[in-house]
Amino acid sequence: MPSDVCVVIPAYNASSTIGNIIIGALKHVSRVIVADDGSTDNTAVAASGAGAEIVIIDRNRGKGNALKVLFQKTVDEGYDAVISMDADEQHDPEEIPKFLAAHIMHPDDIISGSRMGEKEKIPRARYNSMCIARYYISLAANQFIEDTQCGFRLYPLSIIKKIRLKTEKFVTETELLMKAGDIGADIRFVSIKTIYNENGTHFKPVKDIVAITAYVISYIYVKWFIEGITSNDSNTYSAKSHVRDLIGRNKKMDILFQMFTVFTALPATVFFLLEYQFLGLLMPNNFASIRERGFGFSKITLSTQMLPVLLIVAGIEKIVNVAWPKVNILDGFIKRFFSNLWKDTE
Ligand SMILES: Nc1nc2c(ncn2[C@@H]2O[C@H](COP(=O)(O)OP(=O)(O)O)[C@@H](O)[C@H]2O)c(=O)[nH]1
Ligand SMILES: [Mg+2]
Repeated sequence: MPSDVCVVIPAYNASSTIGNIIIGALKHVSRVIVADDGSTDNTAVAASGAGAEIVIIDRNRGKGNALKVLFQKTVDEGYDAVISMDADEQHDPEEIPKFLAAHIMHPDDIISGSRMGEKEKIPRARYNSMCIARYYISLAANQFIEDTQCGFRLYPLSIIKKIRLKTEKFVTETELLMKAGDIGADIRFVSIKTIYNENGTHFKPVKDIVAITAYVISYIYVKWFIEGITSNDSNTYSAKSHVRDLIGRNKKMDILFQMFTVFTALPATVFFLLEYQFLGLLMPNNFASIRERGFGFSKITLSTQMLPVLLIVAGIEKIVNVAWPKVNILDGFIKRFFSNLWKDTE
């Protein structure tokens, strides 16, 4: 049993499920730490009864904050890596050894669970939004990430120390992947079971998806701004002085910036395409992260221009489905414009 890796669980009102996860995890690691995020049920009692150590957060501040607290604690205690798990039994602790084995082979890489081996078990709307999200998150992270929204991950703390996490709630895990990839870290996968159970969700489909989307767009905006005017600069993130983090220092300015990037994303992508084509003649290897992969900028520009069309297609499908529930035009559209640019996997 490794003593330098522990399991961390951000938990909110998970008293009925947390115990089993902890008991299962303690078979594979010697320590489990739970952040009880202002739960109003008996989460802390259930967790400590099952053998976990508890960090109490006085009021509910969201998953991102709880993860930051857990990272800080494990960094301070000198751990080498942490495995994060959800509190609602969507992750099977029996799969922890896969992460540990991958960590031994690749100690400097993030190891993420991927549910794509059983993608038919993922609710369709969730799967479609995951496909679009990963198209852009992969671009920001300089590599194809199979499952960008899985909370079952192993993080080497050496990577966590190099990153400043600025976002909250469900955005933080996406921010982490983008920044880790953008400093040059590799993100690998281990296949895990896809579990959708009756335990409900705290994820708010509209609010949380909007928050993730706006942050991803604003992050890529800054990344491409930097890459457009520099040569050979595919790793643009630095915790010391990163433009996106500087903007994030002021909450109001951050929201305004995110709104600005969302509303100007379409013309901005055309601007970046021109910069790629023409400034690239004077500035060799600008947009290095895109040139390195060899898929060109036109494809990305076209996909991005398709985003409003996607909303229209989704709307049409919803209306048509009232009379013909089997009609499905959205999946093909997403496959056509937002599939894996890296092409080695589907
Ligand atoms: N600390 C904390 N953790 C949360 C909160 N909401 C969700 N989580 C954690 O994040 C996991 C995933 O959230 P969940 O609501 O199940 O979203 P879904 O699985 O994506 O539908 C949960 O199992 C919890 O472990 C919260 O408000 N605070
Ligand atoms: Mg869940």
